[in-house]
Amino acid sequence: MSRVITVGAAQLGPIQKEHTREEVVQRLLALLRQAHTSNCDLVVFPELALTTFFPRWFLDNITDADHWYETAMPSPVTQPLFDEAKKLGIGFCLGYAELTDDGRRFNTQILVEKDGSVVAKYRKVHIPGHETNEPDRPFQHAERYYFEPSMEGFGVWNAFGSRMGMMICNDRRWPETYRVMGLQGVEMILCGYNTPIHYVPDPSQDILQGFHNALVMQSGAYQNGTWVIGVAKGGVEEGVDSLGQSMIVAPSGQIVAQAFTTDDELITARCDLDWCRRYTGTLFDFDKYRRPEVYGRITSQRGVVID
Ligand code: CDV
Repeated sequence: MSRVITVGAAQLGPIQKEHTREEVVQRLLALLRQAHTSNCDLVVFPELALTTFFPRWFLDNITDADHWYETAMPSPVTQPLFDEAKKLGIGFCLGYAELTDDGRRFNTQILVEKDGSVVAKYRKVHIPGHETNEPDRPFQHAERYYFEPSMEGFGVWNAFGSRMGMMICNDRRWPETYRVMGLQGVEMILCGYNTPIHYVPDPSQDILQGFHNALVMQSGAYQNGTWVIGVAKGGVEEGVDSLGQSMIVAPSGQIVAQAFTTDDELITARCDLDWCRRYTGTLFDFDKYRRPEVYGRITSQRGVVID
């Protein structure tokens, strides 16, 4: 029996501050319906897909930012997405800011099965940026103020007849992210991102944003024999230009579909899960070739130590 999942990477163009959640959900619904027309089993939306990328502003009183967070999922505003997905028999993955009942704040992504049930929740592990106001910047990237890092790590779930994993934006730059999921037999990793083109700490990287985006997802896919679905919120949002270039990467490391615009755009691919075994059963046969006994530093130390 063939194990093929048709996946839609539903890139979003910018969401401006004045755009309401209702308006955004309409855009998500349009992409969901388009994905259904393209016979997709699963559609993947970006990181923080319901709002503008609010960590670009620093608010001294964090509770003034509460309206950017979701306190329930689904909520009355997002319920139509769940209803439509269930009606069409299509799953989806959605990133949003989560505010828990006990006041904790996470950068979160959920995986929803074709029957509308939430099968997995992932909270971002690698939180980039800064925790205090840096007024000299042209824009803030205060994710470390607005979100706490997850301690739950990288799970892999049985869903869509596959072994599914999730990561969010900056997570995709870290090889450990993929390997922890690779060691759980992951076959497809879903990743939303918001990547400003201008990297304030080192602008020499600006021109390389697209290259680095592809570099990390292609190598992560290849080295772990997994599909990787990377989905951007791109374009000029509140004056900040962000990378598009959403892509679907095969276990070979090849890009099989890529977005051409920085707007709302659906790209699709038929993803054969058995392609994973060609890599995990040969060159990257972990059980046969890995040497964990000499990798101790990977988990025992954080930064560089010179003996
Ligand atoms: N949303 C992100 O995690 N963005 C980071 C930027 C700040 C470098 C990224 O890794 O793309």
